[in-house]
Amino acid sequence: EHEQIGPAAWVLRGYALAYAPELLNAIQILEQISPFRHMTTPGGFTMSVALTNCGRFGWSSDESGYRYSQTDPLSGKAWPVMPDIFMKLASEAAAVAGFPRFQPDACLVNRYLPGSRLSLHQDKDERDFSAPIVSVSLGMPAVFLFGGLKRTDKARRIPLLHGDVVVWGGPDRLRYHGILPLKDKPHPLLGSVRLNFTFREAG
Ligand code: MD3
Ligand code: FE
Repeated sequence: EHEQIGPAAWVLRGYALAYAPELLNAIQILEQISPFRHMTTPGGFTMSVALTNCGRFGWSSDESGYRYSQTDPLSGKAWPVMPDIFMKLASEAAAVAGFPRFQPDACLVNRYLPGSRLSLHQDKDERDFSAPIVSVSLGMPAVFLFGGLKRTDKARRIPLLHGDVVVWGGPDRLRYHGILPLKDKPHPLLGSVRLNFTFREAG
């Protein structure tokens, strides 16, 4: 089931379901190298979402700004390699949505607990906005806010469930978006956790 939510934005319901066990297995290994951590924003707030990365580039934040870097600021070492299965899932999903040459070099993994939220923002730390972003949701359901190109544009509320994949490109790439505070609706595989993977061409 492929639901179009913008000129170049698609929800692929359940597209990642079959990949979930392998994704979860990979996360267990990944988090031993680069653990989930709560980053500080330039405004001085601590994010309620914990995050880690894999791939050549990883996203991070501190008092001085947001950036992609080739090393994990916690370890000083390279981010863990992106598993082949991540690359396969992301590039297949992008192709289904009309982006046949997507080659992500960054995978940001967000971990939500009950009450975690992500306030309305744009993703504009990547070098080239012509590449899409692919997002994969696992675990507890979330309500995704899908806004416009201005912060004040009215946002649609779209539920994102375990296994859902969303692809955003073209004119939808710079839309404001966010996640409402998570309710505690434990998932059979993950318990009271939501994981979101976002694949990008960052570098
Ligand atoms: C729409 N993550 O990591 S994924 C993020 O569920 C982020 O953790 C959310 O926003 C999450 O930056 C939402 C869906 C998403 C990702 C990137 C987008 C939607 C987007 C970029 C442009 C427009
Ligand atoms: Fe975002």
